[in-house]
Amino acid sequence: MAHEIVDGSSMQRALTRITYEIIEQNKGVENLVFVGIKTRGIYLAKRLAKRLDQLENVDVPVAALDVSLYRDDRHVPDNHVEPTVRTKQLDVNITDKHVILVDDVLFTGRTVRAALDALMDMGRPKRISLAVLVDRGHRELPIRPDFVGKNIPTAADETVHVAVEEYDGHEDITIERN
Ligand code: 3GP
Ligand code: 5GP
Ligand code: MG
Repeated sequence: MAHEIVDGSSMQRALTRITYEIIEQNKGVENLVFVGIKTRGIYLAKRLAKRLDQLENVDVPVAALDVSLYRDDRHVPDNHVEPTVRTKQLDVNITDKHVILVDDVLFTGRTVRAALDALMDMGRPKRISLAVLVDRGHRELPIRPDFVGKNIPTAADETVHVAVEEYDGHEDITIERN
């Protein structure tokens, strides 16, 4: 049984807070590019870009990266199978830009590692930061997020479900014991 831990309005407040943190930490909004990781990370990246536009009147580009596990038939990442990057091209130039990588859930960090690898192949960013809506812990690599919506401690066998309006038709974060 999945139960709700974060409702839609708290989720939106967390995204608004991250937007302010990005402006503050970047000392402005110059040179930014958002790169959203596959499905929900892309919608979250678009949200951050939209809020930045509302707050600072800037048009920050959003690109999409498809980082897929080699096996799509399982939920829990297989420790022996590294995530692979399907998209080899971004439609945005990232050289000399401050790239903000955006994902819904950060877990082992292997997806982000694969994404970093892909970004390095696509150009030479000035800097790469990481924004995630949920940090659920259980890192297996020395990767940490720069911007976090919610820290949600989980057991390894739990699943965090992130629903976004644009894709799921509703908005909340739920947690489920498998
Ligand atoms: P996302 O594409 O929006 O990130 O990984 C594919 C989808 O499966 C993800 O959606 C994510 O929501 C969901 N998912 C749930 N639990 C896990 C998990 O433990 N590992 C992975 N890779 N995905 C999970
Ligand atoms: P990692 O590579 O850090 O183990 O996992 C991160 C990727 O797997 C993210 O793109 C995320 O979508 C997905 N993922 C891992 N665990 C979960 C989870 O509990 N819930 C959701 N929604 N996605 C997860
Ligand atoms: Mg994701």
